[in-house]
Amino acid sequence: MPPVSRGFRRRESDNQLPADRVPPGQHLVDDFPVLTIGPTPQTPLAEWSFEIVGAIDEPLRWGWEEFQALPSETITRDIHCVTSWSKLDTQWEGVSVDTLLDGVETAAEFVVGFCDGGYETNLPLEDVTDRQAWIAFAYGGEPLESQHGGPARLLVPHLYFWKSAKWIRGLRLLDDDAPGFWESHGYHNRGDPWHEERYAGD
Ligand SMILES: Nc1nc2c(c(=O)[nH]1)N[C@H]1C(S)=C(S)[C@@H](COP(=O)(O)O)O[C@H]1N2
Ligand SMILES: [Mo]
Repeated sequence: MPPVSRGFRRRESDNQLPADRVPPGQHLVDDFPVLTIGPTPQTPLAEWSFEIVGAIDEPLRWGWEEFQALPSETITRDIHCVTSWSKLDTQWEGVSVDTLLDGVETAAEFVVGFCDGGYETNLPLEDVTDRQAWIAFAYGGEPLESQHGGPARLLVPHLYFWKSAKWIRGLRLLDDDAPGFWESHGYHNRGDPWHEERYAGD
């Protein structure tokens, strides 16, 4: 008898989570949960802007129309929330942070994403460059719903989803790290789901 029959193997893999896609301690969902601290801001597009400020000689600012005119791309990625849900193949459209920082000279090694409503999250610059982070304004081919961060949110899919700040309005470039909201409330400073960096000290 062969050690593993074909039928058995196929049935088993059908029932298994795709282990290379689902980080430890996570489970898959089909819906798209909403996780928000506080009320959902409603900023009119005419008042919306995206700014890059801090350790930069000339701060940058785009209004909504200007931002829409930047080169954008479709991004298909798995996302992982620290509350343990993961969602595969989410599809977004947005502008990469590389595009926004193109030509920017800075000595900064960290960024803080800041948002309408006051939420902040901090990241090493090297986690938002090299095609790892986007300012996303569409999800599933539709304008991003306000409950999911519309008109635009940060998308950093390789880190836990609290780093993907909703209603983002800009990035502050910093020489020294400065913890954001969850990072100063016991959550891990970096949040790599593949290393289960959930809480400070993990
Ligand atoms: N501005 C803002 N961004 C935020 C949050 C928030 O409360 N406010 N929650 C974070 C957390 S903990 C998660 S898991 C995701 C949830 O995004 P979703 O509601 O689109 O699923 O947004 C992140 N970004
Ligand atoms: Mo979260």
